[in-house]
Amino acid sequence: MLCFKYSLPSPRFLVKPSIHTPRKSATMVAAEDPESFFATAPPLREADAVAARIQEFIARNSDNAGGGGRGRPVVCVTSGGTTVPLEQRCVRYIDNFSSGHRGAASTEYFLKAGYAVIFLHRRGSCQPYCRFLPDDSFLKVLDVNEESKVQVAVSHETLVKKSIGDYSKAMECGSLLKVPFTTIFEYLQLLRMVATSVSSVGLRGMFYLAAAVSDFYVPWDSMAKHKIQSAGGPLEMRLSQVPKMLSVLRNQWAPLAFCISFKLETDSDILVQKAGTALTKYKMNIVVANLLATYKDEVIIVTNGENSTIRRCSNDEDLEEQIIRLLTQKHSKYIYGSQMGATRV
Ligand code: 9Z3
Repeated sequence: MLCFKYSLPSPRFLVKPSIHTPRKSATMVAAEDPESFFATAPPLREADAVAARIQEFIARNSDNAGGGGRGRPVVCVTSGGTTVPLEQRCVRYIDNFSSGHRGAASTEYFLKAGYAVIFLHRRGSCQPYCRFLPDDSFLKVLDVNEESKVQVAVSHETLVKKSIGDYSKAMECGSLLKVPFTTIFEYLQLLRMVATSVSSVGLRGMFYLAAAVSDFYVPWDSMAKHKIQSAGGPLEMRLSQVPKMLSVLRNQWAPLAFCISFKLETDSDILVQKAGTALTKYKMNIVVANLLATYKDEVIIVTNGENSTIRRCSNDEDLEEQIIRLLTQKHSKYIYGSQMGATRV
């Protein structure tokens, strides 16, 4: 899903993505090819250091890398929306709807279930164990006492104690690794890095792809270098399609992984059918289908067998608790089934 977000108060240009199928130029075709996407993307900052952290985390937590690990199942949770810059020195960008709440809550339940979690998240989005803190937490949660010392406000003491306790436990166990992204270029390079690291040690890890990933983008080599000027009047832009990386994830980067993708729609008439198409087209193990209007209250679990709906019973409950319970069961079955020579879940 796309929404347009500008850093300027009242943009006077018009970004007009084509709603008909335009005839594709050779450049557009190249932009939709995974290899040229990566070849032209701006390189990740500190790529070697990030790769080393991911590999060390996997080796420490799994037991496939030399036998010294802790034997935890590994899951990569993606969370938050990717941005599409419109300028290389970015002033304006297109954003995707996602607060990161689903990914953050799911991470907590995966950790509780004994998983090691690589939390690939949008910078500034919702973080595990911080979901219940107010947006202006610094002002609401802290107080200055009579001796001019800063302390936690009595009203938030229980909440803060629990959040810090749970977070510290996860960090002490070394079972949570946070990897941030902002743009579609960073996200896809990091996803490839995680996926190839997971498969290089022969792991049947899980990919839980809750991030809202851009469908359209401006290729880096055809992007304006400097801020687009408004003096020329309205602006028309043609966006290229982001290559379908779910296929690449499944077929090349992590063929042994247990892959769960999400399908978000606004029209209930097409949701299940679109999720079913994603399931077969990209060979996902499960697609979690949700509607924008109700995604906090219910999801449909679409599989090769029967579909099932998960609903939350009250506002005090996290829907993610039920989702993760079901997925971890299916993942165990998948690992066991693979050892026995079957792959169906
Ligand atoms: C989802 O559908 C997530 O459930 C939400 C979670 C983004 C709705 P929040 O972060 O929201 O808790 O605020 N994620 C996937 C969205 C998406 O872009 N899916 C693509 C599609 O639908 C496939 S990768 O085509």
